[in-house]
Amino acid sequence: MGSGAREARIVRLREDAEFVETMAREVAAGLETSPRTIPSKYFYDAHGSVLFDQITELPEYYLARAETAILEQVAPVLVAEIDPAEIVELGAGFSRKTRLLLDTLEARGGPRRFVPLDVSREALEAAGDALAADYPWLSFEGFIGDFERDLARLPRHGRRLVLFLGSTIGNLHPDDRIGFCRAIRASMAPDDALLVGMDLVKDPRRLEAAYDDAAGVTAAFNLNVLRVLNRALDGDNDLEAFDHVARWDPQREWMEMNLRVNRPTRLAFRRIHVDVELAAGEEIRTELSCKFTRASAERALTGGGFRIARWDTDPAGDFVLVLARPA
Ligand code: SAH
Ligand code: AVI
Repeated sequence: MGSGAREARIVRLREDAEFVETMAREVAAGLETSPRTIPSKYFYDAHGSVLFDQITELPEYYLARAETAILEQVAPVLVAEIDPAEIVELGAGFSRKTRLLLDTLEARGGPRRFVPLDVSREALEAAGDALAADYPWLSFEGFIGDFERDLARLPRHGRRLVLFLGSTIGNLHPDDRIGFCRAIRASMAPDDALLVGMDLVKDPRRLEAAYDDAAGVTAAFNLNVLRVLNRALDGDNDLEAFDHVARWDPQREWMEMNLRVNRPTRLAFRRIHVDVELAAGEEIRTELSCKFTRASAERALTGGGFRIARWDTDPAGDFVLVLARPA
């Protein structure tokens, strides 16, 4: 073990200009589709990352508590089984739950790397500072990038545990899920492991409450995407013209969040020459949160080239942590 906190190193995989160009392209294309969409990765500026963190504490949002409870149980077994030289975390955010794995790793000694990848520079910086202070033995190398595009750019330093927590896998469209699992598999060696958190299908009333909490934090999180786009794409669209709507789709087994226009509104972003008229009641879809069953989880993982090595749920059966190994 070293002594004293190490500097957290943060590497930018894409220049800011390229990030904004990608955003411009994706937002312009999404606003032309039916339904109109905005990619959910644009929620997470500094404010959006903090709002998400607040969501994880809400009484209605059982997901984070359930996943933490599972990790508390299984972290020691997982770490003993995998003995990773590095932990790579996709969409790491503030890496709070990761601490449960780091605590277990600490007891085993030896040099270890933590490699979080996130679109949010602010979240990575906050995580870097906090982890450097609390885990001075850990070598922290954060990457600002897009897990859908940048997996192959992460340097490898030995046996890897890839974390994809929080049910962020549910934010991918089901059509993209197997391809994404394949891309993760392609970034891994045969003795690496993937630990993925998935929210399970349950009573729609609990799901809808989790995505439309009484305190209105999820509504603020949803609306924040317009603030992000206004700033980056040169718009002055009025957030007051939009309402937060969260809905369960029983056929597709997903929760979706939308922004519904509450009066005839013009949505304009000068930087991308977008200027659309929206009628009252029109919706823009901002997020899918797919919920899983054992069958749909298995389809995604086996289709992506994995086998399920462990399936651990919380006592209520709300959430699962799946340990997947290359098949
Ligand atoms: N893993 C954490 C945070 C989940 S919130 C937890 O379980 O609590 C989702 C995180 O993924 C956010 O930090 C967001 O910035 C990041 N994210 C979303 N889409 C992304 C993408 N395409 N590439 C990289 N990070 C992404
Ligand atoms: C990050 N992701 C898994 C969260 C979810 O539950 O889909 C984001 C979120 N959206 C609304 N509340 C939380």
